[in-house]
Amino acid sequence: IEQQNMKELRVELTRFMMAYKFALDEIGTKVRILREEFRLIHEYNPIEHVNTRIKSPESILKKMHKKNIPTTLEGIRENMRDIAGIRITCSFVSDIYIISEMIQAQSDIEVIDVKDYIQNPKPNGYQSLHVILKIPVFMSDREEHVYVEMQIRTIAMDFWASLEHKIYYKYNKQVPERLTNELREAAFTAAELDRKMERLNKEINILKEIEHDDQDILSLD
Ligand code: 0O2
Repeated sequence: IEQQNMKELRVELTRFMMAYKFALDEIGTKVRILREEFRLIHEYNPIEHVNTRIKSPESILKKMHKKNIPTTLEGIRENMRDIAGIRITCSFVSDIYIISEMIQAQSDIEVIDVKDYIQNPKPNGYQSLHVILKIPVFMSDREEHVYVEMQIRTIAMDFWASLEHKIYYKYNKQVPERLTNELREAAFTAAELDRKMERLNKEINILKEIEHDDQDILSLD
């Protein structure tokens, strides 16, 4: 009986984790299609890079403990909405909202929650757009609707978040106030850089359009 129980548990766990992998495959395809379409039709690529990850069992257990999540698969399924995560790094802040709107508008996707840490940065300076989605996954005998956390940010925001993560852990979660202040300032500097790059991009696009129009006029002559 013990052996039978273990076998059933293994099948159940495999099914449980599999759904998250498939959900990431689905959202990954959606993002890839947008990226390709932008490149082919609009001759512009708003996405710099894309990363997906499945939360490690250690991280899941840690969070369950921290948030008092019931220790059943059902409890985890309903309460842990970031087991499957996709991070999209965009070129400019405006691209973040374009990509987010396009994904959110897809008819098979359910938008559960949006946290805009760009409009409202976290106290430490962290900026990103977080969207919790529910994505249908069709399997041999059932359909599952799986939570996926989509984080969208610029290269500058990603640079800050990656290094903040490292520094935070290096200091064993006891960062002196002077350093947290500097970290927040660094986040504002990153945001300023984003604004500057976006403005430069717009100005150069206008110049390109003017040049293009001039060429059209010349070719009409
Ligand atoms: P990992 O390793 O990425 O999985 P919760 O997720 O429930 O704890 P909340 O408020 O619902 O908290 O989630 P929130 O604020 O949307 O943030 C979730 C994820 O965003 C985190 O996941 C990080 O990936 C990222 N994040 C949020 N705040 C920060 C920050 O200050 N610095 C950095 N570098 N990343 C941040 P996890 O589970 O913490 O980690």
